[in-house]
Parts: sequence; structure tokens; C-alpha cells
Amino acid sequence: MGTTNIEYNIPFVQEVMEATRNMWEMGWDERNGGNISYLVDEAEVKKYIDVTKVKRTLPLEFPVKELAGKYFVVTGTGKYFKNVTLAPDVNLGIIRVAADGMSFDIVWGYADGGRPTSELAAHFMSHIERLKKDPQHRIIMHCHSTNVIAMTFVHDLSEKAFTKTLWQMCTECLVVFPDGVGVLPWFVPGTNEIGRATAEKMKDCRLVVWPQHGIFGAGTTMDETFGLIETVEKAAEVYMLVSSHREGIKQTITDQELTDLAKAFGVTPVAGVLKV
Ligand code: 2HA
Ligand code: ZN
Repeated sequence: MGTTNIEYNIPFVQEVMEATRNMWEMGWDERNGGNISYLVDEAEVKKYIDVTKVKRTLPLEFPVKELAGKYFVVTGTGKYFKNVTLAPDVNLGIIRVAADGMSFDIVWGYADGGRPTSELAAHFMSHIERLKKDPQHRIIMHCHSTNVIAMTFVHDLSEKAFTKTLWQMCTECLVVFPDGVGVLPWFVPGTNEIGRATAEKMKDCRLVVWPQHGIFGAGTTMDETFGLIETVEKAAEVYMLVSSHREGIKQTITDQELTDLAKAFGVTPVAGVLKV
């Protein structure tokens, strides 16, 4: 058990190590908060791992036949992002979904007897929806980004209003997430229900806000997914800074300006948010 040098030579494990470290340093992942799952091509996994050596097989409470045979690096349940770089093979695992989608094999990691994140349902169901939209989709990332959480206490939780405010807080936002953000009602985390609700939103956008909890992001690369969440969190931070200002907001980016911006960058804002 513990770290060996081998893990440091597995590029996709390294990517998760770097992401968890960066996310913890951003203050988004206190204690065991947050989780990442990363879909890796079988050929890539086989370059580094003997996938015939199954360590354990665990059942899934929700069927994911669409993901049959696919390999994922997944952060461990109860594990601290702070500690991933110290012992990747304890805090992370690599799993392969069974042919019937009803169980998964652990082929690497979770060395202390651990298992994947408690939010595996939300991850797997979101992967299924994002892969339908984009075959290049690879990453689902969840964290407790501070200002996004704060904003869910003081802002209208309708998706259109939430999206528009975020777009107005920094000029780059509309360009980075023209599909806007989905917003769920409050749910008990770690359940199949929140998983299904998150995946339903992922049909239309790559960002889903969990009020008073955090955010889910989806992307084709670790950088892209991290960048999406980073951009929303920055906008939420600006909102929290300006909305508490004594004199209130004096000006913002207008609907016309957001429309001009979308045109200039060749993105299509999700319908129903802008009134022009
Ligand atoms: O992994 O973030 O939502 C702990 C969580 C649950
Ligand atoms: Zn969480």
C-alpha cells in the first residue's frame, strides 16, 4: 500500500493528481469534498496496467449498460483531494464497467480497500448523456466552489436568471459557457435521484449547480472542465463582491452587448435568457 513511483508514470493518473491538487488549492474541496471521473481509452489503460488482474468486483445500484467495457479513473469515496498526490493508489482507482452494466471491476488503486466516489451515479449518468452529445467527452468533475455555493443563497435559482447574472459578471462567461448552467433543486447528495436529475440537465449544458452544495462540470479534457468551473466560480465571486456593495450595482453588461459578444465569438447563447 502507499505510493510507488509507477503511478507517477501513468499520464492519466497524473492528470487527476494535478487536478485534485489544484482544486484543493482553490479552496473548492475541503475535507473529502469533490470527486472526478475520467474516461480513458482502453488501449491507453492497457499501456500501463495489466487489466486481466481484477482486484475486486463491486455491484452498481443503477444500470449503466451504455458504459459497458469502459475504463474510468475515479476519486475514492471519503478520500481527501489534499492527499491524492501523496498516495494516488490509495485515493484513486481505475475501474472497468462490466458488459451488463450492473457491476464494475477495480483494476488499479483503492489500495486500502476503498471504493469510488459516493456520487458515482451522478458521474456515470452524466457521462452517458454527455457522450451522446459529444463522442470526445471524457471528464465529469464535482466540487464545492465557494462563491457558487454562496450565490445559491442569495440569487434567484431559475436557470435563466442564474445564467444571465453569471454572463453579466465577466465578459468571457458567455463565450465560455453559451449553453448556460443548469440548476437543480436541493437534493440529498450521493443518491441515484440526484444522479438522474444531474444527468437530465447535462443533456443541455455542461455545468449543473447544486444549491447549497456545489457544481458539476463536464468536458473533453481536464483543463477544459477545470476551466469551465473556474470561470463560473470567478463570475460567482464577482457577483458576491458587487451584490453586497452598499450602493448596489450601477451598471452591467447589457443584453445587446451580450448579443454582440456572442456574434463576435461565434457562439449561440441558450434561448430565452437574452431579451434582444
Ligand atoms: O465526495 O462532494 O457530494 C463528497 C462529495 C459529495
Ligand atoms: Zn459534494
